[in-house]
Amino acid sequence: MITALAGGTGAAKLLRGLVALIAPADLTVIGNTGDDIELWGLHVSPDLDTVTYTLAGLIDEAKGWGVRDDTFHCLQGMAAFGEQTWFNLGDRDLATHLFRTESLRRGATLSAVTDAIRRSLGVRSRLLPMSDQPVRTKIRSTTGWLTFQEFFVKEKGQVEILEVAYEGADAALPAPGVLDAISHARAVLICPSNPVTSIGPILAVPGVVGALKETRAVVLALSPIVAGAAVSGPAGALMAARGLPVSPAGVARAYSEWLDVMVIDRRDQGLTPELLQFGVSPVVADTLMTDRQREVALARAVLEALG
Ligand code: FO1
Repeated sequence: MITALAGGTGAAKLLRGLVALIAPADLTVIGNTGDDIELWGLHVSPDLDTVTYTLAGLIDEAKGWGVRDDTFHCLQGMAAFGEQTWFNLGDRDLATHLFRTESLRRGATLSAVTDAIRRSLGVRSRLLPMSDQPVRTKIRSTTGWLTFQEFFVKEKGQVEILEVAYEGADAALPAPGVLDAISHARAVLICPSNPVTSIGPILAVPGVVGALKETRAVVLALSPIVAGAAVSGPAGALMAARGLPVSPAGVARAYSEWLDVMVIDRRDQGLTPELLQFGVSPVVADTLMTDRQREVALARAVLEALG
């Protein structure tokens, strides 16, 4: 069993490459829910949906989120009523949020709903939310606290980051199966996701870091930072706000208590001595997944690094 801690787009691409090489049922994904948003009464779980849609072959490749070829008639209708529509919910995507919200209302856990959704969409890998309790990433800027989506989508990440918090983490429990998936894995992958707002919330759930420290599995991370910048999204600014160097070494430092191996891009191979000082074994590969072949090639490099 391989267990992967995953955020959104970058993680989903690596996982798509991985399930081309291993039996999909041998993969368990622990997904970030810190990005979740409540919109018009609907519970939206962007990172869980991006992983599910990608593994189901439904993802909108150009955007990296939402359903391919979706329409936005409902959103246009909401705009006509004067509603804010900076967070674009597509018509097909809405079915996922309606089903999730109604299931939760009927008393189902987020884990149960997430499992029902991935099975309905034909995804054979297991997808576990990090917690069934709400944990929400909040960003404090000069104008006050923002939800992650207000920061990332509404403000386009263009605001000063004074603080990052994982609201609710202390009261959250790992979702059923999360700790076992880490403890009993042959390998644990930390996907190339934002260390602060995608992997960070998962690590903030009590018990997860302990399980990563205790597991006999090899723990391997892929750096989301290449040549000093995030491949996509606001990871660089968020790492800097956390006082972490915006480099694979900064990522290694954030994970150093439990990380064994880190895959870095060829452009960063000069950093291998720094990784070694954190007790992390560096593996150099082409980590930019610009097409499907490169996703599989990177996944193959990961499997080879795992032995
Ligand atoms: N990202 C955007 O930049 N603009 C959007 O309007 C947007 C809508 C959206 C709807 C559903 C969904 O699952 C994801 C969506 N995202 C959008 C992406 C989302 O902000 C990110 O995928 C994660 O929160 C960060 O990984």
